[in-house]
Amino acid sequence: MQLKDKKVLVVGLAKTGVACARFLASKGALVTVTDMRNEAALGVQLAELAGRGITRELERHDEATFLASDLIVVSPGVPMDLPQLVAAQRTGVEIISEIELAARFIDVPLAAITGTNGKTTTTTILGAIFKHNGYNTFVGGNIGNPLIELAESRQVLDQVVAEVSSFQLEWITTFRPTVAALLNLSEDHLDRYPNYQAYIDAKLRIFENQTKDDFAVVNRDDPLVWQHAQSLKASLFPFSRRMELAEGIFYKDGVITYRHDGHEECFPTAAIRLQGVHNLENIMAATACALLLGCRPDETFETVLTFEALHHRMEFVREVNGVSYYEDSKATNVGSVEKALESFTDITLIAGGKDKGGAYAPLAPLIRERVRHLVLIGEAAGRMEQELGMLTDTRRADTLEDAVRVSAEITAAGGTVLMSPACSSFDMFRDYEERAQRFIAAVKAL
Ligand code: UMA
Ligand code: ADP
Repeated sequence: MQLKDKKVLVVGLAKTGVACARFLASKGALVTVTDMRNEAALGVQLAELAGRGITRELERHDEATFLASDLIVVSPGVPMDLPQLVAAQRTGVEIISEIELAARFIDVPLAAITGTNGKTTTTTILGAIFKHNGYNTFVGGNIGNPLIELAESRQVLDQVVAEVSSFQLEWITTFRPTVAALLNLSEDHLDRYPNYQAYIDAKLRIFENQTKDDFAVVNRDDPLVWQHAQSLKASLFPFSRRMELAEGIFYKDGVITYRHDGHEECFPTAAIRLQGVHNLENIMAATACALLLGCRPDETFETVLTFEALHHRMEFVREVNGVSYYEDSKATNVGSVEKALESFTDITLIAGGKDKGGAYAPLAPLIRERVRHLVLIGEAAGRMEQELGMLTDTRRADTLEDAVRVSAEITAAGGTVLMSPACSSFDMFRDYEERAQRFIAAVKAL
């Protein structure tokens, strides 16, 4: 890709924008960055770009700049329907996402993981497997470090693992993973998409440029995933914890079996440290990607056996007066909360936060069956109370600390207090990590 002397506009100046601008400038492009935030708010980012001859347009998105560009690179946090992007697209300016730009500079196999939940866990397991197999591996994407950093670093690599979000897939054109995994689909990000199908369609684009020489690792047990998988061009490699498969990877009676091209590998699961049936799915998806990309079975399974849960995903905090406290701050949608509720009984559930527009009603059966008390916080509290409040004892709390105090008062010994919000954190916290730390501190203070 020729970038020298091209006028390139980078939209959004957070992690992605900074990494893209740096990379593009290093390739000789004439880079402009634009962000709605002001200079004071962008101090750190601007400092990282200092001295590289990069033009800035802050506190505005100037349509004329968009129209005059040869190429526009869009950050994931910038919506597709931004009027200036729509205008530029209409006049034929090339618009791409950061993962599209990065992929054009990747010349080793690319494994890309998407799905509503389990992306970070699966991506991390797969990265660990590759490293344990001796491959030089880059792990990046939605997990936190933009994929373009790999192009910038000029590392010599054998494998790349990318966690990919629906936002990042919006502006791809040639992005083509050798192996792409779709873990599951449930409602999320309905504050960004006009409807659920638009979110699903964005996710499915991970398979768009694959051919039959590539693999699509798909969840056989998720009806929506399986339905959409039928029209893919890639070779399907399903995973299942419910049914035996002639080609694919499945769980049965304490054993994971991998079957490919008449070859079979079996792994007993009893000694795996990672708990929860959903993690069995993540493990199977990661194992499938690894073996399809040439990893050795023994090293692969050794990694899986010793892999520990990531922070803020159904993490045990402490026990107080016979009550266990679990922190699941990363559960920002209904699908992930379902998995947490399936893992406990006699629950006091702390939920709520920034409303993303999806329905909470799918939680009803599990709330009725397992949640003795529901303590609601944040902007979404009202709507959650309307949809779920009639099913169990329901209260409101003004702060997370209050929610923890109330939960401690009302939960009897033997019960579990679980913070699994079903919402993002941005109404009350900087991010899900801050929400997690505040919960942990409140529990420690009991
Ligand atoms: N902005 C504008 N105009 C707009 C909208 C936003 O200028 O109309 C600006 C904002 O002021 C901000 C920047 O654009 O400065 C937004 O950048 P960003 O949100 O893309 O932030 P990054 O730091 O680049 O982070 C992004 C991903 N963020 C989102 O998808 C919202 C990160 O995923 C990802 O880790 C990172 O790139 C590296 O690839 C975060 C995320 O929340 C963790 N992802 C969602 C999720 O997991 O549910 C999809
Ligand atoms: P993502 O990167 O897709 O947000 P994470 O691995 O960070 O996924 O997990 C986010 C939340 O989803 C956590 O609450 C976790 O317990 C839950 N989770 C993890 N894997 C799955 C899965 N396969 N299905 C449903 N929920 C899951």
